[in-house]
Amino acid sequence: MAEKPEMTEVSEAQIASHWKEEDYYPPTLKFVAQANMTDETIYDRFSLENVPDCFKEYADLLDWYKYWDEILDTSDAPCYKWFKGGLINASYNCVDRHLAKNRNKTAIHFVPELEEERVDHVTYQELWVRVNEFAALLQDFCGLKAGDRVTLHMPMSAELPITMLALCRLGVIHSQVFGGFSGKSCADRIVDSGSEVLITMDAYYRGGKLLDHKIKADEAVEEATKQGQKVKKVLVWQRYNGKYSAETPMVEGRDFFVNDVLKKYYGKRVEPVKMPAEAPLFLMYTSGTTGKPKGCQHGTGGYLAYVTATSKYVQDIHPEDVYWCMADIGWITGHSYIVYGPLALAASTVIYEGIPNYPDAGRCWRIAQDLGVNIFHTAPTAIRALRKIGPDEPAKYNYDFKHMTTVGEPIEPEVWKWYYHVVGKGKAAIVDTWWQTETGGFLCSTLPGIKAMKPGSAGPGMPGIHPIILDDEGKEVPSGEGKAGNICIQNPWPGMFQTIWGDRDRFVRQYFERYCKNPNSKDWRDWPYLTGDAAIMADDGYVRILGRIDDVINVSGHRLGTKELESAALVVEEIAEAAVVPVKHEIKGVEPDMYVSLKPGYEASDEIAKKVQKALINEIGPIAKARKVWIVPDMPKTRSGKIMRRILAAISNGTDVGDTMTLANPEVVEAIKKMA
Ligand code: 6R9
Repeated sequence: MAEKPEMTEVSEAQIASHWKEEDYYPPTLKFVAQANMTDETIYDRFSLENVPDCFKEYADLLDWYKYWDEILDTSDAPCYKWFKGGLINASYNCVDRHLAKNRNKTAIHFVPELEEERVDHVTYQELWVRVNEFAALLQDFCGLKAGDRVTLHMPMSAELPITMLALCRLGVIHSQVFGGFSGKSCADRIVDSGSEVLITMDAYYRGGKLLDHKIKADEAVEEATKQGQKVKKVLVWQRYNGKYSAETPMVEGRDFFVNDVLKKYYGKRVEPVKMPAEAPLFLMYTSGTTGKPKGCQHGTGGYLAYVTATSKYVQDIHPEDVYWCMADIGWITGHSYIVYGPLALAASTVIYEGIPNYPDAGRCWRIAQDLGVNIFHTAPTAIRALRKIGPDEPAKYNYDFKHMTTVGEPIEPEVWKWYYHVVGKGKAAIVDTWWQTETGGFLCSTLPGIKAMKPGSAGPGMPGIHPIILDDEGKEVPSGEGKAGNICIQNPWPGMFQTIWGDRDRFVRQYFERYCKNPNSKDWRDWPYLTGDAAIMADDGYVRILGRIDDVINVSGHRLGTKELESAALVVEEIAEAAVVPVKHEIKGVEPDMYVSLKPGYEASDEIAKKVQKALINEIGPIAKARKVWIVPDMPKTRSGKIMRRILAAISNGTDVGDTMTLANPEVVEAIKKMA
């Protein structure tokens, strides 16, 4: 990696004296000297008064066919249109524009899980060729055009970003479903988005096992068809080196191996479609308070500007960096910070197929060493696991991280310190980035070349993001008092989602209604965004996130809706009622505990508990598996019949159940406690 010259004017001690609190970790001088953003005035330039105009600076990192007429259209508040009138293409910005300078540079390193398989290094030139050919196929063979939706259910592979970039080249909206989700989950998303084409892959490796993935597409299409959504074509990519498809059953006239059809399109080129900046780029489904996952709709220009700028200033990506984000592309982190942000900056982005500790606890550090990774991005759940199984492994490998990220859930200061000292070898700057599927990019984080790190705290609002903590009455909770409240964002920003696909009412109700100052207002100042997290703001403006206030359980950084989990349990015939609660877990943060009561005439048995587990896996996926299924005589309920999940959570976590006097059936609590 080429390094900029060391800074000479400021000493390490001068930098350190800048931060008074003991728990602050200043970045090293070496890091600051090469950082993309060291200009503190960025916070002034992006002050609340300068919203929305300040975001022009971010949009200027992109190539536009036509500049916008209006930076922010609020006429349909709180559904905003950023960079209205602008024309842009995301595929062009992530691929074509790099050919002049970086044609032969690696865009994607695909690392198969099996170490005996070769790493696939895709250059920008090759990416361009493959994106064009696949776009030609999508256009001609599938008849896709701008505004259509296509569901992807693909594992981690180079073909996944190729597919995304080919679709957005045509203006087609992609909706990638996490590969680990079941066919049934995929079906719900196909139906909601109205996709007529499903793109999948034959197989992939996970934990050393070859998993048949195509089978889920068959389930998905069958279920979607039952729900009235016709899927006309299923495109099946063949996994890297393509030797697994021989046994893949294909439905004649519906299923096609991409590798076969693609031959007709070799050498074909497709001009990127000049898309309106506010046209949707993709949908990303996430869990909410009701059973149905919601399709967060992200726009093209605003989203791309925001993820590009934050990749540059927070991830500190330079074109010469090798950047590895271990998230799955099926989550928002993968979209923003494996695919769109890094590729828009012409970085080399690493895509790893498998699990971090396969075949041993040194795997991550070997990958980092072999590929020369210098920016590393992962989640607390992975850090906890790696610390547990191989606390001394990083020291055995010769890699050199300048920068690391943690994302997805709060990180314990102890775990943070291991990450800093052992993984980062005391040299890498760490950013703890707090944000959401809905927000497109980071909300709170330190700018690593400007602000010191503070273990356990995400940091202040990003430039142009103005967080505020509100109490239940809507009054501001002052910072520095250690009081928690609902963290909201006072202003719109380009990365935020535009709406929930097909459900504007739910969008307004869930995210804006609570603190809206005037429902008829077209002024964004009247529409603070409710994140659904509880947080504390310290004197220095750093934010510590405590967790969700709504009915969402965050398992290993994956959001699972309690209603989704409970609905899955209710698929089991014997179950009358289900209630799910989070239980603390050393590695995953939390795990779900599932409480069920049975319909009259059924006896509790291990078999029923097994059926519930199976239903969770089938309906949602293996990440939804419960720590324990409790078959209880009845649920603790309020007099109005509401299940008191708080009490169940206390029993599961072995904490005090508190006052049970207001319950309609306090005796049931004693009975459940005995089962613990
Ligand atoms: C990016 C992502 C969002 C929820 C969010 C919060 C939790 C994310 C965090 C964090 C503490 C962090 N969360 N990052 N909590 N510190 N750095 O994870 O999106 O899957 O939508 O989850 O995750 O509770 O509200 P998503």
